[in-house]
Amino acid sequence: MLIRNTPDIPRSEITPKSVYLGRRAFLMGAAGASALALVPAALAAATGAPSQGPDATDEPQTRKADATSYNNFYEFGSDKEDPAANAHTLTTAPWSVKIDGLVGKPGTYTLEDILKPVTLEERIYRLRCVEGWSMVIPWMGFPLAELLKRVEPQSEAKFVAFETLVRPEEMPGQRGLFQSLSWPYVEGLRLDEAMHPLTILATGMYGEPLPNQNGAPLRLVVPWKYGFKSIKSIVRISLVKSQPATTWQTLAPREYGFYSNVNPEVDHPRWSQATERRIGDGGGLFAKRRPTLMFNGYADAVAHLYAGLDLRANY
Ligand SMILES: Nc1nc2c(c(=O)[nH]1)N[C@H]1C(S)=C(S)[C@@H](COP(=O)(O)O)O[C@H]1N2
Ligand SMILES: [Mo]
Repeated sequence: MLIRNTPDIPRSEITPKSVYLGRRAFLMGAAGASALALVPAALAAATGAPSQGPDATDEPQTRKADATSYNNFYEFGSDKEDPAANAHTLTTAPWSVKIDGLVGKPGTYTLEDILKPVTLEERIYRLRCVEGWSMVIPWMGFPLAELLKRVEPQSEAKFVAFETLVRPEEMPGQRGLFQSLSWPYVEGLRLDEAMHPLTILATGMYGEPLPNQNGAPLRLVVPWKYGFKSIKSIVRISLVKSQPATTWQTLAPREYGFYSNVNPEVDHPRWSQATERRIGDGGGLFAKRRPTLMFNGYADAVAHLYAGLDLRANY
């Protein structure tokens, strides 16, 4: 695979720093924003900086160079290097998200509308792909719940459906150049999963705006679920009554379920889920593998969501 350098993006297409960092973080300066992650919780509370909650981890962060060059984003190709090589063609400004379905305030919201009232915070999360690799990534984002509350979900709403942009002119995978999925890429969560405080919409990583290959300008991150639930470059969020279709479940229902909770006890038909290779650990074929943790290590915060659910049947 030929890897090209990303050409300079015209200034007009770059989201202003104040937008992706959030106004308060912006006033503190970019360095201040990424330093938030290093502030101990007590001090953070005293200074009004967001504290690290159940997401706190002292595991080393994956190198930014790895997290931005080893990606899954089939709109830009099916090899791990394809998104970094091809995603520079995506125009991420202006950007808007249609929010519809069972909500009191449906509408098409610009990214600026969505971000104006929120304070972005840094969340350092493990991301575990069903293929057996994992990373530790410092995201900039805000709880999805904040956005959902603003649009006023109606009582019949039980699930949230998400859609990625369809723009074949800018997304070579949508022109059938690679192993293809059906478009748009779609995902879904149960409403209580979507409202969980660990579920975020991310606009940045490593204290900078999201690179296109990581899902600019707005992507979902659900740290206790396999990576493929974390849908990128979102243009539509719908509140719905019944369980929505998801891209991978539609493609291969025996391999990918709706829930897709990280679970070392339930193997994928082609890949064991018991252990994982942390990107950056090195070692190739002989890399040391780490045990995969139930719910990716977030069980204390999320296990109650699945009380009484058979996780073998609902994988
Ligand atoms: N629109 C879209 N979102 C997507 C994908 C994709 O192909 N298209 N791949 C998923 C998969 S399989 C993974 S593991 C994560 C990878 O996120 P990262 O590249 O930021 O690590 O994105 C997910 N979101
Ligand atoms: Mo994945």
